[in-house]
Amino acid sequence: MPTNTLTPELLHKMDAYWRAANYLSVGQIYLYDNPLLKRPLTLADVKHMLLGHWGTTPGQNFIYLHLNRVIKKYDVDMIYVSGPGHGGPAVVANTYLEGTYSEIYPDISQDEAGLRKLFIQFSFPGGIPSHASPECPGSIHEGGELGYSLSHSFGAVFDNPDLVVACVVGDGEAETGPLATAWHSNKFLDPVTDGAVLPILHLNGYKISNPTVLSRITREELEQLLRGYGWTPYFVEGHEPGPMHEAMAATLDTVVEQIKKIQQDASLPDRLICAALSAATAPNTASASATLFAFSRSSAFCSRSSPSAAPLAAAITASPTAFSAPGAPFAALPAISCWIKAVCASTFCSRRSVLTGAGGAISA
Ligand SMILES: Cc1ncc(C[n+]2csc(CCOP(=O)(O)OP(=O)(O)O)c2C)c(N)n1
Ligand SMILES: [Mg+2]
Repeated sequence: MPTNTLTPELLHKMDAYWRAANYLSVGQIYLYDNPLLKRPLTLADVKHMLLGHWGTTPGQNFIYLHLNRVIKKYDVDMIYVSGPGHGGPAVVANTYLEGTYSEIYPDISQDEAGLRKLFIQFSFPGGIPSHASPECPGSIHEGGELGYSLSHSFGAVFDNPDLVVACVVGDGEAETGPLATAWHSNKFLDPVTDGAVLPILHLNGYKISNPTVLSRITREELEQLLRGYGWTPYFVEGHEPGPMHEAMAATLDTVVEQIKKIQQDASLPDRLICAALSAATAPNTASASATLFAFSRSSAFCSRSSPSAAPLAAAITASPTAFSAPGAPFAALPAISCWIKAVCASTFCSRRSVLTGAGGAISA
């Protein structure tokens, strides 16, 4: 569906940036010399032994480019994790275009000599690997063994509430046991104390030369599969760069706004209610603080299970210190205390049967 998220000027600039990243990627894979193609290409300009493949690269450059746009638009703290096989050229190309690569490796300068070195070093003896690797600025993920991108992404956002990790998952990578299991990591995420993970399934149809399962099942089956894991899937599909830029930009706006909304819904008054609930059920101060800690992780769900708690939230927000004195407020509020215990019990249940509560809260 056509949208107007991008002005024609921005679309033109983004497409040019994407093509520049693609050129830098294809140069890394194939070129030994003649990096700017100033003279006609000869066999001697091409690497004798190639490792890596082009297929994953334009898609990853496309995603990286569009994530940069939403980072700027929404001022998001975001990192990119590259899961698919041999995706190294994409992350190296983009960090080189941004200038970070040359900052860290001054000999890979932003001129023709530096470009030649950039191209030669890729997947070359003494150079850098063909997968996303620790040498690449900003990388937290070693991509050589497929399957761990999503787990690493969740590890990065736990107890890191301001971070969003955009995790590109290969459709081949998605067939590994570790990745297939990692979709469930959303059950362990708390929108108050943790950041967010935005998985982007790179459905390019193949794992090197073989078709992938997720690209061969019907769209409806894929959608239901992901919904079953607790995610809300969006599809961006097509071949033409112009409409694809528009579709991706509009979809990423929707997704980033949705993540922000989920995190905002898990708001401070809700947390205070949960803190109070924990204190109410704790027999003494020491165990109260222990319980408080446990409950801070379930606060988002707690707020959803206690819609009638607004007056209590207001009272706590108005006078939070009154509620920190051991036992005091609850002696004065026996009725509320009973009600609180009931909610706490259901919160404990929901944490144990994590398949329903927390997942729904995170991905609704
Ligand atoms: C555990 C594991 N098995 C096999 C490989 C070999 N391998 C490297 S890339 C690749 C295909 C990856 O396909 P996909 O994730 O779809 O990435 P893309 O299509 O974007 O290249 C395979 C099987 C590997 N690196 N790790
Ligand atoms: Mg693939």
